Amino acid sequence: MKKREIKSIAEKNRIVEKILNAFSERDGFILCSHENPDEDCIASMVAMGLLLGKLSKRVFLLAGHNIHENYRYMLNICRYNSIEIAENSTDLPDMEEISTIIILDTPKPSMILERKSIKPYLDNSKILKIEIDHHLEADSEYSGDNGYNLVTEASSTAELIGFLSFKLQKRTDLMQKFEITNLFTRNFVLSVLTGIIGDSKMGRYLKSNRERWFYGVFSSLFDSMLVRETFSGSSNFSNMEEVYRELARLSDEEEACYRYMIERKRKASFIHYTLLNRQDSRHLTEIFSKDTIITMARAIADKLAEESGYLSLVCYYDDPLWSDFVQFRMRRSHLYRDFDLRKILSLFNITNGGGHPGAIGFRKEKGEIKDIEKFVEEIISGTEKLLAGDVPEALDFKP
Ligand SMILES: [Mn+2]
Repeated sequence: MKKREIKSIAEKNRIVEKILNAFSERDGFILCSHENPDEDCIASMVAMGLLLGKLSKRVFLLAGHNIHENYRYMLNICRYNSIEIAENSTDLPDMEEISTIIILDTPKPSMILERKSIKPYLDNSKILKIEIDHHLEADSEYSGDNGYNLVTEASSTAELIGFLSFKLQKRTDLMQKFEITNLFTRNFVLSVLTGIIGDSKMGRYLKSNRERWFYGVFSSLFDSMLVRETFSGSSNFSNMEEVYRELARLSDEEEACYRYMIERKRKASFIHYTLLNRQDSRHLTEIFSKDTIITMARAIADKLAEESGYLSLVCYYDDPLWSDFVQFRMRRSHLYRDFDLRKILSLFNITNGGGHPGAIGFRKEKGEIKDIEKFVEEIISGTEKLLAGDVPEALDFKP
């Protein structure tokens, strides 16, 4: 069917509602875009992946083999955000592990990148197809399932993902369910911005007031982040090279922060963890931005959970400028599904925290914790006792 503009705001809201519910309920997502992907394709996939990552979903980004060198900077964002890069179908998991394909920025189904290799996934009627796109040309055709096509006029597909993120922010039920405190991380904002400026040629071809509004919002969000972090810079990029340079700088920063945290890794029987004490945390906050620290803590929690095969824990002290809390994050390996992490919250009577069966976050006032080593040890040993009852392989495990 030929693509047409969505008839009314009510219809658009219905589509957004259905898409956001699918994000909440489903897991195992493939993101794809059009052949010879451009900035908007890659940026949209990355932004979409980051959004789904906030909901702790497994995401596979289908990038093809011939990714332009510049776009690799953009894909670097995926490294520490649990977005897996697939060159073709051989890098994708089995059909049963995928529930949804999101087709981004692609005028018609015949133009989908690696179309042949993902055809079995596309043809599987159990897999939901969601489309997000801004191409309304005469020969355009829908790729998504009926009711799941967010296809409407916009500067770029990235702009539509920006739009979707504002809608998600208004869904307080989902924001609470997935413990999302900040959707607009630096990586997300920069991805959306990159898609918009890529497709509108550095903002020169922004047509409507709405397009200019989105560009304005995301570039000022990004500017304010830079100002906060006292970096000299501005989203007033004058060419894509500057954008790539910014992406490369970000990726170096992330890598250094990640390395610092992973070097402090420790192992218990079923839990791999990183404890960043007051000094470690102070050192981190002196060098890295808040955004980077939070993102990397999350990346480490994911990494250590998969590495242990069971659970992970990451803890760090907030900068006194942010809060008076010590932050804890626990994650479950995706291979180990029989344990609901929320049990830990009730075991330790933790009220300031929450999450879902596969991931929890909680915080304690710094003053409440006299000895962080001892506190973490109690959490670990208590959790492992709880686990011992649940883990069949742990019969000979004596807590
Ligand atoms: Mn586009």
